[in-house]
Amino acid sequence: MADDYCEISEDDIKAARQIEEALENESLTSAAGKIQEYLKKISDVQLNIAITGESGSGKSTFINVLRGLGDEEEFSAPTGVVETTQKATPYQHPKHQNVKLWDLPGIGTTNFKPETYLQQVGFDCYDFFIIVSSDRFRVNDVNLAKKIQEMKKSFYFVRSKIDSNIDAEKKRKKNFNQDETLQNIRQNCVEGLRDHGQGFPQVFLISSFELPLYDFPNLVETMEKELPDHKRRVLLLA
Ligand SMILES: Nc1nc2c(ncn2[C@@H]2O[C@H](COP(=O)(O)OP(=O)(O)O)[C@@H](O)[C@H]2O)c(=O)[nH]1
Ligand SMILES: [Mg+2]
Repeated sequence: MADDYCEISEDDIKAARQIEEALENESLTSAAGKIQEYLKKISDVQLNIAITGESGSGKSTFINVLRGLGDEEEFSAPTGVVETTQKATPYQHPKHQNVKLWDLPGIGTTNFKPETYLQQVGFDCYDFFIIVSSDRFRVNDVNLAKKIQEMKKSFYFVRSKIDSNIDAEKKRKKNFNQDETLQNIRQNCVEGLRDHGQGFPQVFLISSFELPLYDFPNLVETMEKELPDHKRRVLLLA
């Protein structure tokens, strides 16, 4: 899937030609202007990121921590032990004006059955996806991943609530080894995706309650780094 990002779009080629021509026939200032124009076009693209996954997996909490908000703060996404998200709701990305994080209802509740979920939440309108799962890799996760791949879009896989797994293992095992536990969880996710033909998407293990631990810092860094690629891709598909 990462290979998709290596594609050079027609827009890229056109922009590169214009820059080349400007360098050959015009001034350096003109070429610099063309480069700026192209970068602006990318930064102006609207990117809609859907946070999806099973009900209760921690999607809304995850959006709040990405935005640097607590669950009970004003403008935060409602969270809770029962399904609190009944309608796809957009939240502004904390840094990027043109990026929206969409909090989706959970797949697999009485109101959002797997058979009708994709249509109910308008799944094909989003540009990029984050599938959140708090448990072992499940059939709903596979189906979401498959659908995203069919649409030739990409996703990150977030395995949430790692704090609960670590606590449980600590209580249960005499020879508790944190690295080994994390490795097992990661392997379950990676193999689950690979066995269902989803290649090697990026898997992040996170706890929204213990942000500095595990992969949350890496996830934020990766997202920051890859946002322009995701936007380029939207330009390409437009
Ligand atoms: N232990 C733990 N609980 C979490 C974490 N993230 C969310 N939760 C809890 O899981 C429940 C469901 O969270 P919510 O964000 O509403 O899930 P959603 O239905 O996927 O939007 C809430 O009680 C949260 O407090 C986490 O990282 N660790
Ligand atoms: Mg929710």
